[in-house]
Parts: sequence; structure tokens; C-alpha cells
Amino acid sequence: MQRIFSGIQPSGIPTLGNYLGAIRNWVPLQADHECIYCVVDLHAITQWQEPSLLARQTRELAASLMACGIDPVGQILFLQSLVPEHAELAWIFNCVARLGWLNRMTQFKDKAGKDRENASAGLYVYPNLMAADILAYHATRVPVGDDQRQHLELANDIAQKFNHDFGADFFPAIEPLILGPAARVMSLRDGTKKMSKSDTSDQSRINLNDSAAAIAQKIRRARTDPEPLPGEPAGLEGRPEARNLVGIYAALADTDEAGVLSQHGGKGFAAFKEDLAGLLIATIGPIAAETGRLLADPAHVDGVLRGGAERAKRIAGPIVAEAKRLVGFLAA
Ligand code: AQP
Repeated sequence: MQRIFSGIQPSGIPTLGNYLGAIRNWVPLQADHECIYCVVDLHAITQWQEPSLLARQTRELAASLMACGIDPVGQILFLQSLVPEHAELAWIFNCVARLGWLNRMTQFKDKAGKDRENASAGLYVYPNLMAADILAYHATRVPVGDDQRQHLELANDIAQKFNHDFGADFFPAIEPLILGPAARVMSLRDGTKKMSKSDTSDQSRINLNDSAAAIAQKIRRARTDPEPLPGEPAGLEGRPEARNLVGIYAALADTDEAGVLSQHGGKGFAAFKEDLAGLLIATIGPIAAETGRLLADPAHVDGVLRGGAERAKRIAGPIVAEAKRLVGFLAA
């Protein structure tokens, strides 16, 4: 059985982008893979997080993942900072990855923005930690949104260079799983910008704990253009906001752009948005309710993350110990 690894940062409330690009695809993979899903708090602190908020967001995210259908008993759901092997292997990878490789990472450029000199060193080496997360488990398949494609290419480069430098066929190749018609959900305010949980505008995203009224209002206000919906996908060219809403609809209705447009082509956005809001409320409403139910017992949620970390450590421990031996470190 192939091993899956994927992670999500507790840097805010998970969004519709996180859900459609990643979490929703994690659920069916549990049927025929060994899945390891991680709340990556070490990644979250690459950008400033209020400490009291971080703990709360971590718990809320874990509850939200379970509410979406992640099975913490049959699979592993855990907190990254409870398994020190991630940071240990990341340090080794900091010494394997080349500066030139990191300089090409577009996520660092996007997140650091114009104030690059003031970005944390952690943000810069974020992809090395991500490579360590996956390779500490010898995971071979990684379901992510499209924004993470470049980081997975880098993880493969790191694995290959490690194997070459230390003369061992030790780390496996990683296959990205970028699934579904909404692998990159865009901001509701700007169709050229990714929907993000840390965007300063709450109107730019749908949060997985939004009420029905909030969802309906955000969709009603979502930026669009004055033209009606086209009859075919080619008509979405140069219309990023329209394409985004059609992509979201397609993902929720389990169809594709052509399927949505064959049904809604020619309609104005007001009618389309009403249908879309209805679909969103039907999907997110039950997730928000179940998350709330789970959060009524915070000790249980924390226990899941701790218990998962013990099980994760039993897998990562021997793999990282072997990586250290290959590097030439003395055994403990
Ligand atoms: N807009 C998106 N569309 C599709 N997939 C997305 N993902 C994130 N945003 C979108 C996918 O969600 C998974 C978890 O992401 P993450 O939390 O680890 O980091 P991120 O990609 O940086 O997500 P955010 O929401 O933008 O967080 P912040 O604002 O903290 O940076 C990944 O598989 C990602 O591809």
C-alpha cells in the first residue's frame, strides 16, 4: 500500500481553497492508502502568529479536518511540532538544498512581497522543511493544491541530491497528486490572486466555519464582470473571476467547466451566484456544525493530535536515524 503525506498550516481558519485543493481529496485516498495528515505548526510560524491564537487555530484546524472526514483512528492525524524528526531532517536538507534552488520559489516571493529583507529565514527555507515532512515517512504520494507543485519538484531534487551525495538509494521519488477542477481557488476579490486563509480581507475567502448568511453575502459580493456566463470554457479566457466561480461550482457539483456552462451558459451572474451559494451552504454547513460539535471537547481533539504524533514518530524515527547515519553522524 502506498504511503500518503500531506499537511496544512494552522495559520487561520481553513478556506474553501484548502478544502477543494487539498482536504476534500485527502478523504477518499484513505480507502486504499496509508495516510499521514499533519497540522504543520512549524510552517505556520514562518510568518508571525499570535501565540494564544496559534494554539486555538491548531485545535480548530484539527477539528475541522476530522469534520471533513479525516479518520484519526484508521489513519494518522498529528501535530508537526510534537515530532522533532521533522526539524532534524529539515536541518540536514538545509545543507543539501542549494540557494539557487530556493531563490526560484515563487511562494517565497509572493509571501515576502516587497519587504524581502524583513522576511524570516524560516520562510525562505520553508520548502526544505516541507521536503523533510514527506521524506521522513518515505511517503511517495502527496495530495496538494496547485500552488505547491513547485515545492514538490524541489523536494524531489533534494531527495535525489541526498541519495547522490551520500551514495545511497534511500529517499524515494515523490508524486504530486493535484486533483479536481479547483486545484487553485482564487480570491473572491481578485481572480488573479490565490484564496488564502491569511489574506487581510475576510471578503476574499469562504472560511470553513462561515455561517450560511456569511457565505451567501460573500458570494453575492464576489467580484465578476458585466458579461453573462459563456456557453463554453473558451469563453472564460481573460475572465479570471468568472473562471474561478465556475471552477468552484464544478468542483462542488462533481463536474467540469463544460458541464457547468452547458447548464448555466447565458445566465447573468446574479442567478448563477444564488445557485453557487446554495451548493456552498449545503457543503460547508455540515462541516461547520460537526467542527463545532468536536470543539466542545477540546481535550479529545488535543489527544488525537498527541496520539497521532506518537504513531508518526514510530515511522519517522528509524528513517531519520538512518538518514543521520548516512550523513556520518555518530549513533546515539
Ligand atoms: N487557493 C487555494 N486553492 C487550492 N488549494 C489551495 N491550498 C491552499 N490554498 C489553496 C492547498 O491547501 C493545502 C494546505 O495549504 P497550507 O495551509 O499548508 O498553505 P498555503 O498553500 O500557504 O495555504 P493558505 O491558505 O494560502 O495559507 P496562508 O494564508 O497561511 O499562506 C495545500 O495543499 C495547498 O496547496
